[in-house]
Amino acid sequence: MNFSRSRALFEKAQQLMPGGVNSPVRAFRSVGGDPLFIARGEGAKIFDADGNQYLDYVGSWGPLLLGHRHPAVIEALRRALEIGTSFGAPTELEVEFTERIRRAVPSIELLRLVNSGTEATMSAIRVARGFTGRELVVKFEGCYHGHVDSLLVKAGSGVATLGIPDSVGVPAAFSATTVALPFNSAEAVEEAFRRHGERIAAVIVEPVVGNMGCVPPAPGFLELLRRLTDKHGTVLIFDEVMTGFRLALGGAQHSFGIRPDLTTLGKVIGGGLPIAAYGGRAGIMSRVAPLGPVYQAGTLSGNPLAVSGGLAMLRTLEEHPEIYGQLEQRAGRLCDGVAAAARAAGRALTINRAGSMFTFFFTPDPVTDYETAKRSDTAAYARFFRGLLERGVYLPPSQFEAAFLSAAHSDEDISNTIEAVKGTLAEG
Ligand code: HOZ
Repeated sequence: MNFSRSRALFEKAQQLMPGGVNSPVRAFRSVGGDPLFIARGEGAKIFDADGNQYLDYVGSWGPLLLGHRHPAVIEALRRALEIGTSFGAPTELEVEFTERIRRAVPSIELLRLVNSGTEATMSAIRVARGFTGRELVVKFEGCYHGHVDSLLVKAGSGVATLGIPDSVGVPAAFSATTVALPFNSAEAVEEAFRRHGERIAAVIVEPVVGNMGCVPPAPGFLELLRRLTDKHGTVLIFDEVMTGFRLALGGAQHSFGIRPDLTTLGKVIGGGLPIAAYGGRAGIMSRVAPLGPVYQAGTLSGNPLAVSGGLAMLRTLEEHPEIYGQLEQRAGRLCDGVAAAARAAGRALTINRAGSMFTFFFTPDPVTDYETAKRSDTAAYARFFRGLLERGVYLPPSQFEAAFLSAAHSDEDISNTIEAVKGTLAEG
């Protein structure tokens, strides 16, 4: 494969942006080699600047549930461009969009649109603190809630990929308001509530973690969080930036039957455009300005272009609920095929999957939390990643990021991917 154009662009980009990228995991640091510069996408495929094509299992890190350039999204964006790109004022589009989100996720009674998952989680935490008058926040090791100062403690995603313990630049006083606990540990959560109970403003959790690779909750874990937060008057925040509208129209909270107090959404609700949201119980959300004293604002919030893309996405999902069954079936076939290939090649692989998000962990042991995820052989993952790339399959360039399937991936794409995996594993 020829990567000369990507290489030349990377040379130049490194003079312009830290590490040559605008978000760290893209730099391919943990898998070696230079990052690909992407020229375009179509359906399940992306094409790099050298014209190489790949089956895309990153999907812009989750948003592209319908694949690249879905006709409904593209058409909506065309229409939106005709009316204007930003007003900094309310629009009818926002009303339909927020109404659809609320219908799909009934725990959300009032919501606010923002521009990124980071903004959504940062704002949700602020509201939870404003509502409870408390400061402590419980998060889980290996979960990533954007680059919010106080949530960068033992964070997943790029922080895990690069092995950065806790980000420099975050004042110690901010980190001191965070209690980081092992994901899936009932004992740790019970102990934290025994010790700090009445001081904990919020528990924030990815109900299915995507940012240390895919790690589903142990049976009863989310229920325990709901029970303890109810008992102590703590706000339970589900960070569904990855799982919202991906695991089901109603997100992980629908799949697991738990009603959080607040939810953060992003990724899929924008269909590839920069938009996110936070919302939940009206009693909590009515603390947000201008109704209440918790301040949060944004000129581009509810931007008509982003809302149009998101609306087209949500309408399509509502009109085609069969997409979820199809994703489940194809993701299951892919993961089963890869598991069989690994067994045949005598390779230790643990595959975690929730619906259309999954991770191939290079470890023989179950991966249930950050500690067990970190036991994976990241060098083996890097070889796997590069072998697949050379065979036209694009996985996340990190052991600690989930891979995503889109509705545009066909049965044939799945078969081709399994063949590519067999070839790669045969190489060692
Ligand atoms: N933190 C994102 C995935 N969990 C990666 C974002 C990006 O590099 O674009």
